Amino acid sequence: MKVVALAGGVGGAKLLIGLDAALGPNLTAIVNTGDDDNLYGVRICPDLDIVTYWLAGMADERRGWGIAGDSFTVVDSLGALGAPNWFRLGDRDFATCIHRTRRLTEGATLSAATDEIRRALGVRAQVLPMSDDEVRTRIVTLDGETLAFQDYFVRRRADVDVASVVFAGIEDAKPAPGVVDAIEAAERVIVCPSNPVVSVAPILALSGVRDALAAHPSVVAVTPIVRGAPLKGPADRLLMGLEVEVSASGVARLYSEWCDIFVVDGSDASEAERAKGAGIEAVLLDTIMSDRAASARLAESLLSL
Ligand code: FO1
Repeated sequence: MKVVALAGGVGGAKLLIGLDAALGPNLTAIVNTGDDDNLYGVRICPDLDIVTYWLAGMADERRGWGIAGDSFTVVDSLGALGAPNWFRLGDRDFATCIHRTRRLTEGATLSAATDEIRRALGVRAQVLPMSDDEVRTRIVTLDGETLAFQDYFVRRRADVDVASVVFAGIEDAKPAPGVVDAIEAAERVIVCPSNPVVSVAPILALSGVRDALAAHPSVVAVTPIVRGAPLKGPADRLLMGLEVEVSASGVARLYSEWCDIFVVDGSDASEAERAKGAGIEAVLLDTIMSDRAASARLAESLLSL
């Protein structure tokens, strides 16, 4: 079965490893790049790297991001020089970013550089950045500040009141080559339990993507909200900022125009009923991916829906 999965960071990566175990090269991950930035003189692509490291079996799975066993000599040394070093880019992770930056400087597209990196790391699944063009997620606070995404998420620990979220550059950005074609050719599209506001929404905002999902007969989305709270990250505060109810059925309603089946966690049965009440087909599955076996079980269930 050819499957496309839309993914952001850790929640996406956990489901992708289960899907990869079942599908290998028949899996294509389309990954958010709105979190990307230029820091320490290199291009950082946190979601692409998180996804690639998890699929390569080299991620620090406890922390979620970065490479297991990595050291932090470069960022610590930058700190000793008095430079800002709040973004904890590990040394081996730095090498990925230096290599990517060199390839981009040489004229390679982000898609090409991403493909080279995933092949070098032995990843079987296709990994596509959502776009080769720069899209930058910015958080506008109630105080009127505009923060770059990593500034908001890492330096400020997402501890700000969010007024709105902007995807700078989205109007001129095109989906990366192969993104829309992969969606159209897939037998099933799976939207990972990634942050709806800052991981899934930027992908949907690219021209042609939402229409391709709406036209697709089998789009399955997994809830990122279980019993009224996100499993990880600031999705609750971001949803509240957009006046979307922080619940599985709230996300189901947000996705209703293009989602065929919405997966609610088994512990949240009343939310499935609420989604059904709003005319959305909802099913209950165990969505908590506490280890690789749980990721594989959820992936198998999603593939057999
Ligand atoms: N997240 C943090 O909370 N603190 C960090 O210092 C940090 C460093 C980092 C380095 C490389 C990388 O690829 C990701 C990193 N992340 C860090 C995670 C990341 O910024 C976020 O999880 C994503 O942007 C949201 O998906």
